[in-house]
Amino acid sequence: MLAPRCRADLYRGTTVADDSNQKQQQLDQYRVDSTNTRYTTDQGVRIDDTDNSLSIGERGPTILEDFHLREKVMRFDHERIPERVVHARGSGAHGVFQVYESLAEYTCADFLSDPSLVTPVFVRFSTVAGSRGSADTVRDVRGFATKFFTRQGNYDLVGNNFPVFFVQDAIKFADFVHSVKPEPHNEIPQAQSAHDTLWDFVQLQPETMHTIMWLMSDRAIPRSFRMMQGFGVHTFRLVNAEGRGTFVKFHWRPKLGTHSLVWDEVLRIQGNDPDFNRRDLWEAIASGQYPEWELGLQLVPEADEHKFDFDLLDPTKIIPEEEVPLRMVGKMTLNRNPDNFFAETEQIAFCTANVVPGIDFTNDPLLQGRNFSYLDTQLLRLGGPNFQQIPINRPVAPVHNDNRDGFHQHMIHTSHTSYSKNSISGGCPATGVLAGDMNGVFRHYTERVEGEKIRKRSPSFGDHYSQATLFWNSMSPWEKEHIVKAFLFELGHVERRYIKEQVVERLTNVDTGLAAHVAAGLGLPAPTARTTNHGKSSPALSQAGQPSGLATRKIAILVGDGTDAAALNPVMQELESGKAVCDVIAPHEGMVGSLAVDKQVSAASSVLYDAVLCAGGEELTGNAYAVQFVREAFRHGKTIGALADGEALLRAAALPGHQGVIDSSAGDGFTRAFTDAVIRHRHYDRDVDAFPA
Ligand code: HDD
Repeated sequence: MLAPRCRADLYRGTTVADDSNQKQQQLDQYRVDSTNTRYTTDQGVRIDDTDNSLSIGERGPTILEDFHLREKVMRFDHERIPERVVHARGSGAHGVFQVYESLAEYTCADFLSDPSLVTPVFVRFSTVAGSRGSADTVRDVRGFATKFFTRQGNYDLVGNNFPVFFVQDAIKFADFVHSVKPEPHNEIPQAQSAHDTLWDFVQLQPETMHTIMWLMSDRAIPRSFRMMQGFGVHTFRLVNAEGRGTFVKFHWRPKLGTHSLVWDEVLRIQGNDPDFNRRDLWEAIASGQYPEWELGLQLVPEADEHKFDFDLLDPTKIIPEEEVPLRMVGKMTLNRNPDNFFAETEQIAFCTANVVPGIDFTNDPLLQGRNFSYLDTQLLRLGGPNFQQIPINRPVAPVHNDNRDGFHQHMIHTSHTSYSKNSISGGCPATGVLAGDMNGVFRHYTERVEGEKIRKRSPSFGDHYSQATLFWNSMSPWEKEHIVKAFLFELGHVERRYIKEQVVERLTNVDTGLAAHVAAGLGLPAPTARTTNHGKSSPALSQAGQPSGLATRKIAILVGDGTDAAALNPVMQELESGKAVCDVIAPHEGMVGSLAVDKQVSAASSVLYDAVLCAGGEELTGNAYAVQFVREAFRHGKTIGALADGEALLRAAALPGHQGVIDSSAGDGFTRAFTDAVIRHRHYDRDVDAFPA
């Protein structure tokens, strides 16, 4: 394991990284350190005892006069606020963003046009459907919301790890969310899409189909928040100093590559560590392995708005990277864990309408509705209009206006006026026009709009299947297999047969082969409809061949009495110098020879690791936990290595194949071969369907 060597150290205190940034300096004013302090009430009055209520006599009644008791109980009663109606479960971190070179040609946003600026950010990752206490590793979209604390005000890029969305119009959002949430009569199932109402919605609302393909793919079960892409989803607009607009799609690309878990592993992680993704992010940052993403832009000149075979305003569509390549323009690094989950991660309030000069909206009807929803929901969640004054939400840019009062007002406005225009306060705060200073002023993009007032979906939003097919065609064979299995798992939990049949019918429009496989697995008649697959693909959509590395990969080192530490130590050193994280696992805690044990095997599980190195003595071959450990790792496509008599454990596990299994036959090249195999992430070529673990 990397320094700090003791896992418990990762949970002590906070990571202090770059404290020179303006947001951190601002937050410092609100950070409370209680070291060497005395206990007081909320009024600052010192208290002698917080263990016993004030009562009449030792066995008598508690009295109303006990202000300390009443305050303590009242404060506890009011600790909870409503959880987010979607994206309730999340994890956040602080960091910084810096653009590589000026984008002033496209935007007047200064954080995108001045490469010398280091902009503080806070990112919150989330699942969507589950409540706050649900497991991390469910099949779901992941939220990827970034707040940039720019010098020109806060900019929020509230995205997901899918580039497309389930519905095209915000008016359908509540319907979609109601269908995927637990069913209303019994509130079952929690954080699952595998139930009747979601699939009923899907079969009746074919615009969901493209995003459903993503949801059935491995993208919906990321290995780590640090290993997933992010997307702004909508087409936005960049606007330069001359007022010229350019359409833009925002992408986050993880430096560690895009990697996923496998479904059987996911199910077991939920029991072993429901905080799997949260813990992974926390530990990586706490140990100094800061996750990084590059910001990529797809830029489309306004003149090209209609050159695509889909509508740029339709959020169920991607712009294939082969048509408009990504331009990598900057890098984000997350380098500091929050000090307090509630104060920061829970209270951060994102809003798509938070834009800065140089970034503007399009008429995407999903985006237009979102711009209302986020502000509205914070009023309920955070209890009033002053939630922007909560420390985590405060801009680092100065705030001056005539908004006043309301619940939880923290500011003491000393001005005698709160209206504009005024003469009494010298006209201040003065708008750009009144001040005659338009420098850094947000100006809405000038767009000519005319038409009749109608409630109607544009016919240009009518093709729901071409890009679902594009996604399917772009998958490698193992990715396709995972998608088919996901459909079978999900629809296998649907009780109404007609819903399954209807979903299969819709799938014929994506690909008849896919529909036939799903029908066969569900015991339904083969679909009769014959549609033609357009045959196009976008290789960039596949996760096969993603860049990968050793850094932060978690390796379980299985050892037992008799393990040859002299043979093991150089291998571990090599792995740790490549920034892998090694945990020594043995039948008991304490020491095994000269090796310090991190976990005992019955308290560990292979599903929490990326690879297993069997360095154990003979005693492990008779240990059911150890044998299970190796069999499970094989079933989940993980690299397995065996050093010296660790091979006995491989024999005990009776693995059915050898792909990604490195043993003494690698000779002197063992460490290299093992490392290379780990870097492959998973060995999907194993035939594991007939191999129970
Ligand atoms: Fe949303 C939260 C992402 C459509 C209404 N959304 C929320 C979060 C993310 C997204 C990442 C969590 C923010 C956080 O961490 O606090 N939402 C998306 C994306 C969408 C999308 C990428 C489609 C492209 N959302 C969407 C629509 C609506 C909402 C169409 C409403 C019409 N979303 C909300 C919300 C939430 C929210 C109810 C719940 C908590 C919050 O806003 O702060 O307002």
